[in-house]
Amino acid sequence: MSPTRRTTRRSLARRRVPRAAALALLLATATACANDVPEADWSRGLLPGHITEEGNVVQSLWNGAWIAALATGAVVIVLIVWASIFHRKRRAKAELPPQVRYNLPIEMLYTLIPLVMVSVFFFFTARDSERLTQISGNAPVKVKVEAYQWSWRFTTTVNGKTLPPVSGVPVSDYNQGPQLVLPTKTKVEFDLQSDDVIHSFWVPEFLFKRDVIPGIPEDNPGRKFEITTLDRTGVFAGRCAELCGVDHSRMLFSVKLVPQAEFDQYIATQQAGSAQ
Ligand SMILES: [Cu+2]
Repeated sequence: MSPTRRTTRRSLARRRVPRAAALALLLATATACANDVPEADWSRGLLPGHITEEGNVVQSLWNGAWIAALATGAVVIVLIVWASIFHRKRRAKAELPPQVRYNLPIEMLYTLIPLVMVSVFFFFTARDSERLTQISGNAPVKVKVEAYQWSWRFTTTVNGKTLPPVSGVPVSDYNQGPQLVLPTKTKVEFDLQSDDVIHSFWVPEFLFKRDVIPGIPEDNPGRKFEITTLDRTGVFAGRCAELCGVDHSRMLFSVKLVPQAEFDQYIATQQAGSAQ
């Protein structure tokens, strides 16, 4: 290689490094700017702070699963280290150490312990899934969610009175998407419906998502779920969590939690608007 070519290469590399660094910085800041990613909290095991009573159930299942998994991992690592330190092959001895094949107590132990562990996991998962999919049917606020390519239509019914629907178009900022207004400390029933493809209704702060599958008949519990909102106000991003076509990533919406008085006001303006 000629010296001139070498210097050209070096200067090219020198020029490329800052460019790559600038690009990395831009990517990092662009990701950080995405305003619909809730803050993950280490004290909650990286889950966002939840806004529903059901979120408590999910959070404790999550914590319990992590504690059990970490405890199992710790026991296994201690056993591996112990075996590799205290049970090394000794050079002087050529014969095999005592063999423990067909040792009934040990074989029973390593069959029963995993069985018990899986059963405990299964018990808590089944108990909590049961709790999360329960529907009382007496929620004062009911929301019909219609998912379509690529947005949402929310129709809220409060104590039997139906408000005009709120529907949206694909957007890149959830604040511009359709907004679902809900009162705090209230039971809300969701009924999910799709007429085209499978979508998934997801508000990260609910710590819950559910597929919206076309063809499920009305009144089928498979398309419903219920939450009780906590006393936490704010605007929370929601999205479709099932790849459903070209504008899937722009299928954004928001949920606004307001105190009951503000919610009553919202209902009044909505009804007045629809009466005109
Ligand atoms: Cu979708």
